[in-house]
Amino acid sequence: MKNTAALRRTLRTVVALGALGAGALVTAAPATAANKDGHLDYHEFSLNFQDSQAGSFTDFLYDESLLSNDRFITAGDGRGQIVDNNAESYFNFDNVTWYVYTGSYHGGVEGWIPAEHWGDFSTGFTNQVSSIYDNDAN
Ligand SMILES: [Ca+2]
Ligand SMILES: [Ca+2]
Ligand SMILES: [Ca+2]
Repeated sequence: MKNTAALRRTLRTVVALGALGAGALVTAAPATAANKDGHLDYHEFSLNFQDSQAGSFTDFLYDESLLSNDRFITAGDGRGQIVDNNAESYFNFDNVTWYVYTGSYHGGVEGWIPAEHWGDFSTGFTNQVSSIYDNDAN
């Protein structure tokens, strides 16, 4: 079971890398990023239910001061669950730094994700992020 889960994560990571390439091509054409449409467009930031960009995710084009009224929307584990305090990984598909906070309205502890980076939230942030901003909110 464990090996199967690890393989599944690996495959999904490859898919995420593929998405990065596809997105870069898309930017050559007029951008049509749409907030929370289930597709991670360029300039958006995703929060994923599981680590390694796995499970259901939601794509954010704009700041979210409250993640308690957002749900994971794409197909996959965690779909329909509240995003607040529930994301284990992220994908910053933007050309600017995104900031994450453990509290709503940029409260709590601040973390930041450099442009075009993805990964798992570290201890202290995993399943604890409650608001996100594409600029330092402080
Ligand atoms: Ca989108
Ligand atoms: Ca919200
Ligand atoms: Ca929190």
